Amino acid sequence: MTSLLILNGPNLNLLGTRQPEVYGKTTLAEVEAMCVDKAKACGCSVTCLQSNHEGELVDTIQAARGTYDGIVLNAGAYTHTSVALMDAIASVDVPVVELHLSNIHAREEFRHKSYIAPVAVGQICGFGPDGYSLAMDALLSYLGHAQ
Ligand code: CA2
Repeated sequence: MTSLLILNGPNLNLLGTRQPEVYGKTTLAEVEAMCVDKAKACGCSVTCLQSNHEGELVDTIQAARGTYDGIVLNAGAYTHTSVALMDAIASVDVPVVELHLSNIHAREEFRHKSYIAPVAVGQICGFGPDGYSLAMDALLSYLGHAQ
C-alpha cells in the first residue's frame, strides 16, 4: 500500500489558535484528520508528524527512506532558511511535495525564497488547509498510485 508522510514544521501546532486572519481557523488536529480521511478514500496510508525542531525534521526525512513512498512537507519558516532540510531531502530517494497554507509569493519578500523548492517535486501554496488534500493528490499522481 502506498504510504505517505505529512510533515509539518515549526509553529504549525498553533494552527487555528493564533493569527486566524493569516492561517485560518482550522486546527492542526483537524488538518491531520482530513489527511487521514483523504488517505482512506484514496486507499493509501498516511502518518502525520509535526516538530518545532530543525534537527528532528532532518532526522524524520532521513528515516523516511524505505518507510514512506512520499512526503508532503510544510516546513514553515525553515522553508526560507534551512540548507539542512534541503540537503536532507536531496539525500533521500523519497519525493517531496512542498506545501504552504498561504501564498508565500504574495507575502513578504523573505518568504519568496524557498530552499525546499529546488529539491521538491513541486509546490502547492495559497489554498489553506485544502492544500494538504491537493498535495496528497499530486504526490499520489506522481507516484502512479491508481485512485
Ligand atoms: O503558509 C504556510 O504554510 C507557511 O509555511 C507558514 C509558516 C510561514 O513561516 C511560512 O512562510 C508559510 C508559519 C507557520 C506558523 O503557523 C502559525 C499558525 C498559527 C499561528 C501562528 C503561527
